[in-house]
Amino acid sequence: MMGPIYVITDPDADLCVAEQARAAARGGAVWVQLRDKTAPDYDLAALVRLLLPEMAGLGALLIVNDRVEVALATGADGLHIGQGDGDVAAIRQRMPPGMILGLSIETVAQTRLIPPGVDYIGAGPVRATPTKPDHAAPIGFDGLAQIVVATALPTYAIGGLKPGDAGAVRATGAVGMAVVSAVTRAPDPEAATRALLAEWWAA
Ligand code: TZP
Ligand code: MG
Repeated sequence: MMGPIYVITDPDADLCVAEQARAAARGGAVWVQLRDKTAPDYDLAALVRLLLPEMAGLGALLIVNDRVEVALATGADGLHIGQGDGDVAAIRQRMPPGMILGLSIETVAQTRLIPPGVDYIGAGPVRATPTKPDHAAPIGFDGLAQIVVATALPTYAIGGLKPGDAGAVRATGAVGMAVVSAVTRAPDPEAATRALLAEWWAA
């Protein structure tokens, strides 16, 4: 299930979310996350159902941000939750065994509280980013490295990451990087994804 580039959609970008997901998967992202804080569950579920077979055909996993009920009802490949999105262990218990669970981690201290059943973590924000106005204090690449050391789980870096950052992310031991604007706000999101992937493997 690994793949170093994890693309998260943005409903405020020019391209619609479905096209963002398609572009990311065509560009080689193995991870595509639908993140929309305001869409009703019903609409998000319809989008997941539309995209699941398409993503599978492109070899990508479709992860749902935040919405436990949507992920469960649609049989999405996975669910990503943050600190404050509920009792992680209880949510895991409701998920079928094969469904992927990702958890956001903002500090080293939070790594000590990760219950069994979490499959990967997203660590950040590495840098401050306007994409998530309520983000926690930026951890920098040093903070990222400390989190990687503190947990055995595969760690994806997130927050303010751009072309040119792959080497610094890889050097921390993170298995990949998650991006929103670097892909969704790029003139050509598919090409931007492909370029991030090439940069990662060259780093
Ligand atoms: N979680 C921490 S930072 C962030 C999320 C969802 C947003 C990252 O967006 P960008 O545009 O890649 O900085
Ligand atoms: Mg959340």
